[in-house]
Amino acid sequence: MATGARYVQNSLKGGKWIPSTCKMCLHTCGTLMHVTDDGVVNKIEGNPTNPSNNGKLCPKGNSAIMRHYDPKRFKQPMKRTNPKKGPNEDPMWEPISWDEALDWVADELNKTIADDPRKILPSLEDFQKMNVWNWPLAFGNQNSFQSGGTMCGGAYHPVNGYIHAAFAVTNDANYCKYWINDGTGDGFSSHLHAAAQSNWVADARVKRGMRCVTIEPRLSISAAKSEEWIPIRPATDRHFALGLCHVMVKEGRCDYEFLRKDTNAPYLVAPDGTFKRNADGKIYVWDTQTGSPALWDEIDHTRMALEGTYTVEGTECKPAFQKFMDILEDCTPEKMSEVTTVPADTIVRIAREFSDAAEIGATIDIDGRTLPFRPAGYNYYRGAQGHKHGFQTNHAFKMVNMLVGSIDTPGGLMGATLDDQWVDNNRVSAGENGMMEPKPHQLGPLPPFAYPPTTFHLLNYFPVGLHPPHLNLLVHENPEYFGVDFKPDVMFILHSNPLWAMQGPRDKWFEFMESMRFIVVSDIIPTETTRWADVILPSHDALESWNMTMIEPPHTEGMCLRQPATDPLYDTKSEEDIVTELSERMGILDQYNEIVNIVSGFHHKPELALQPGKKYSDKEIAERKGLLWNDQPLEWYQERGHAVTPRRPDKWYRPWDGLRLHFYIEDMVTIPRDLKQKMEEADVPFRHEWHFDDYQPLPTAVLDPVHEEPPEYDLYGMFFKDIQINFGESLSNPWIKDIVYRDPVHIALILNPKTAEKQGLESGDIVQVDSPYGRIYGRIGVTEGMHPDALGVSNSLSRIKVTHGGVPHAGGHFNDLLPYDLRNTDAVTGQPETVCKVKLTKLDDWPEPLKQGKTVYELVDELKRPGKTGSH
Ligand SMILES: Nc1nc2c(c(=O)[nH]1)N[C@H]1C(S)=C(S)[C@@H](COP(=O)(O)OP(=O)(O)OC[C@H]3O[C@@H](n4cnc5c(=O)[nH]c(N)nc54)[C@H](O)[C@@H]3O)O[C@H]1N2
Ligand SMILES: Nc1nc2c(c(=O)[nH]1)N[C@H]1C(S)=C(S)[C@@H](COP(=O)(O)OP(=O)(O)OC[C@H]3O[C@@H](n4cnc5c(=O)[nH]c(N)nc54)[C@H](O)[C@@H]3O)O[C@H]1N2
Ligand code: SF4
Ligand SMILES: [Mo]
Repeated sequence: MATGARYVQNSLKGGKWIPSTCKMCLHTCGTLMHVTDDGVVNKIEGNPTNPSNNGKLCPKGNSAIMRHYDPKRFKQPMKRTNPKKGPNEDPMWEPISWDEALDWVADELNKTIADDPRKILPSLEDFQKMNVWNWPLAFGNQNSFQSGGTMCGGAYHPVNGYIHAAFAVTNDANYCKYWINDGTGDGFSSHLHAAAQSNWVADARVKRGMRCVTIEPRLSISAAKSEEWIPIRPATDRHFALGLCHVMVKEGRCDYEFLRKDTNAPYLVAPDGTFKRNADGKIYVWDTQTGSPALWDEIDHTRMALEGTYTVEGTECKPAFQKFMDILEDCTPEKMSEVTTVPADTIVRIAREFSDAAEIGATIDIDGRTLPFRPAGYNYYRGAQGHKHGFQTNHAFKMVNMLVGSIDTPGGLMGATLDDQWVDNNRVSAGENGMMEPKPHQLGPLPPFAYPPTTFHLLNYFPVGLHPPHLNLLVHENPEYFGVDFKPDVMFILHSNPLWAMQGPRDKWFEFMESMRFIVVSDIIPTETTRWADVILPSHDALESWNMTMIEPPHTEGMCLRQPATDPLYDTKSEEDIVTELSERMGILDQYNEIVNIVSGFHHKPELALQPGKKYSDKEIAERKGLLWNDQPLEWYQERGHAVTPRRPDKWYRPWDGLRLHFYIEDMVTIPRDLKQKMEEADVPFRHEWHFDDYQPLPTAVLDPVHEEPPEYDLYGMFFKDIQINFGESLSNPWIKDIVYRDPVHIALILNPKTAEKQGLESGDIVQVDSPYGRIYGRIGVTEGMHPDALGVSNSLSRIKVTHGGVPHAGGHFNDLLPYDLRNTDAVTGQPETVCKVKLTKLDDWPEPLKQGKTVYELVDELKRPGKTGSH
């Protein structure tokens, strides 16, 4: 690659630019790394040839240098010599050789596997390396105990699988003119390829005047930059969406053609909630022309009734659309306003603006296809969906889009795939009765029903879900009650920090960690979790390793290469080498190679499949993934860095054309029925506590239990990240710290001034924050940019004391405040509640333990100054 004129060196030193891919968050923006002639990486910029991020990076992208050269990095395998484990125990690491470390770990894992493979709790969370993520399947283990699944997308991914047969979603910035962001920084500060997407969104606004509306309890970056910010009470977004649906249905602002032709909205539903079928299993609709029932494929869609009540073969049936109308009857803007605090006239206005902007009836010609043109999309993610009734909540957001026909259509809400693997890979397939086949299991198949459970987190009872990691703690506290007849004793953790990421009080997680016989952690730097390890298997970082993927790309497709900027700085290994070496020693190499083949799609080109008995490096696997995508060898990628192109319109727009989408999700009626029966047959003791009502074929206005906590908990505690931080781990990076700790938003517990006044608090006051489940401390910062009912806690305030010297502690971890019970878990998907009710108590000084050691608040005195308020 020639030295480019468009990217700027920051030193006079000569060198070369190496194209590669970022991994400072889970996404994959194209980079150019400048390496001096003496082999030092001294600049990272965006790769302008990559049409995804168009030469742009977010602040985390540039700061990968500081992680590469972090003096605290793990430099060789190490074993613990302090047998005592605890948050304040120094492991007293002693270096050991790779052979010694790998032999030891393989031995310990095999010991437990011989006894009972379920006793291993693995946590592998590298989204860029699904081949490594799935390693535990090689020894038949589905006991994954970490967070990636449920804290962020527990309900989101399965519902995307139902509606789009895809992993994620975003609005189509190519054509969208009215972009709603509900509880996400997508296009501004987080979610999909933040650096790329903010580029696409900014472009759409500058070039086409796209309007943005952000629904958030907090004046986030997205809210601050939008044309309109609608502050909302936390955990009420479903009610807002149902309010919009009410208005659109009442005012006839719907794409009836789309609903009749492209969804199952006209299918007749029997009183038991299932579709009305004939003896051959074919579903009925109502023919408005003849006034009689017809089979769905017998008549033209224009004749299908959407509304009314009809008798078919003696049963009274309603079209699915009518069933939704019945639910919406109660979701008036006034009622939804009471729940959400959003004024009723705002709900009405947004419904009208959104449906007007959708240009129902308009079409556009793209690539020889005439497509519906719906330039309005209701986009949402973690903040909006991460709640108890997650399945219904996600479904409600889809409904806003479905009503105006803006699903997978130019300008609307689009399905984004996890990793496309090969160019013509088609994510869609036909299901029964003309409907698209639902694909809720986007991360692979789930363990079947079993009692006693075969998984420690009870995944056996979430047939539509992702593993619910917080339930590990619940089961750990009462294994007999849950019928668990094994006791996990080994943790294998790679690229994951469960002691930071999981909800529930830290001291209980510590107890859980203490109950383990053996803990292996593979990371690059010390974290909350590495402190508990018996052995550290240090891995290469992203500037010294190989990979090939593009994760959840909005608007583009193709593969991005990661290649080394420098040789490994220390005696570390790639994650692939670590699990391959372990597999060989454990006698499961062939099984692992086959897992890689399945997960990477290598069977699609059998000549690429990993062969039994052979070991493959990160570089060899990367090369195969490149060949799988477009037949180009590694050298081709090394020169260009990527094979990224704008997403092919036939894959981006209505890839399911000709099939019907799931407006009504019948599985939500049949699956719980089946589960209940199995639970009864097996006499599962906790079945009476199981929330079968969470399963609903259409979203309802049921309240999440967080709203029913005792009244003294008078505020909603909520967390957030930002463009410059990821979960917390980036705070060990000096460049990131430098910008984060200057910003009052990231060092204070944020309150609205009216709320502060009511509570007798002002900026700088030290408070104790209690939820019904846990406690943290902090200093108050006051800003208008916060909903009066909420307390905002940045992820930067959630580090607990870690061995990485650069990270100050901040008064406790937000996740301590969150519940980890069945009441606050979506029984459909395992999605846990991610906000909580809290109460504040003013303190005169920090409590004793916090006085020792530096807190975040002492680093920056800003908040103590009179009149200083937090703002963006
Ligand atoms: N309070 C709060 N809790 C949250 C969230 C939040 O925003 N706030 N977010 C939730 C969400 S959405 C998620 S997805 C989870 C995330 O939870 P985790 O997946 O645990 O996320 P990270 O903290 O990024 O942990 C990744 C670990 O990988 C290490 N690492 C980084 N690069 C490499 C590498 O190249 N090789 C190896 N081997 N290791 C590496 C990092 O040092 C870090 O310890 O947390 C969830 N929990
Ligand atoms: N910069 C950056 N980008 C990332 C990541 C990262 O760590 N850093 N991580 C990646 C991962 S794993 C994920 S899961 C995605 C998540 O990306 P996002 O969905 O954007 O996730 P968050 O920033 O956690 O939450 C979005 C917003 O929800 C708000 N919020 C909290 N509770 C509520 C609520 O009840 N209702 C509403 N409406 N809003 C609420 C918060 O204030 C926050 O601004 O981002 C990905 N991209
Ligand atoms: S958005 Fe993620 S992948 Fe892109 S530059 Fe930022 S940290 Fe890197
Ligand atoms: Mo996430």
